[in-house]
Amino acid sequence: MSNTLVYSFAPFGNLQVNPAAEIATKIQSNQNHCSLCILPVTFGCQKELLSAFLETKPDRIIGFGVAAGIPNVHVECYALNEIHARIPDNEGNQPSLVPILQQGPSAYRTHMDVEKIVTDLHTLHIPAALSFHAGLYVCNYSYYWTLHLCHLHQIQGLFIHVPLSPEEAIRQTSSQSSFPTSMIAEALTHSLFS
Ligand code: PCA
Repeated sequence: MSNTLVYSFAPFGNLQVNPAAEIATKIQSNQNHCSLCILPVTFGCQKELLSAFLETKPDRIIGFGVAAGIPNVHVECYALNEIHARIPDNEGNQPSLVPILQQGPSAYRTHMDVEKIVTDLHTLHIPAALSFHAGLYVCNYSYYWTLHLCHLHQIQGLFIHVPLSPEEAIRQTSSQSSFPTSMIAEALTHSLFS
């Protein structure tokens, strides 16, 4: 039986609740062999990720973050070895044009079947697409560390970006796409765990 570590993030920017954390929490609560870790939105969150990895010894790590403005679920194929922060992280740091890991490869690619996950989500009536750029902020940073760990330990890793929830979208100053977290969580539970 595979053992999955699911992680997501605290709220950041003008979010009251991070919808990705709501989704990760729902997914984890439906599974027996699955642990949950909520990371701080900081360029340093790999410390908490590494602790959770050492504690739970997973054979899969799946991260979830929100990307305000996207209309569909993005199944991320690549993590880039670069930080270029659009806004400061939750500790006020805003690095620009710096590598994540000095001697690391420019990018890591997931080995999970991303196309099948997108197809499964479509079958369950959830708008979803492959994405080839997870941004240059904390999610990409965490994904790079995830895939680095996966590379070192021969396990699987993936990152998924989700749209805003309707509750958070309504609080934004400009109009933004949104999708209910409960529907995304239910569909992702099926596509990732069955
Ligand atoms: N989204 C941000 C960081 C945390 C989150 O949920 C991102 O896309 O980088």
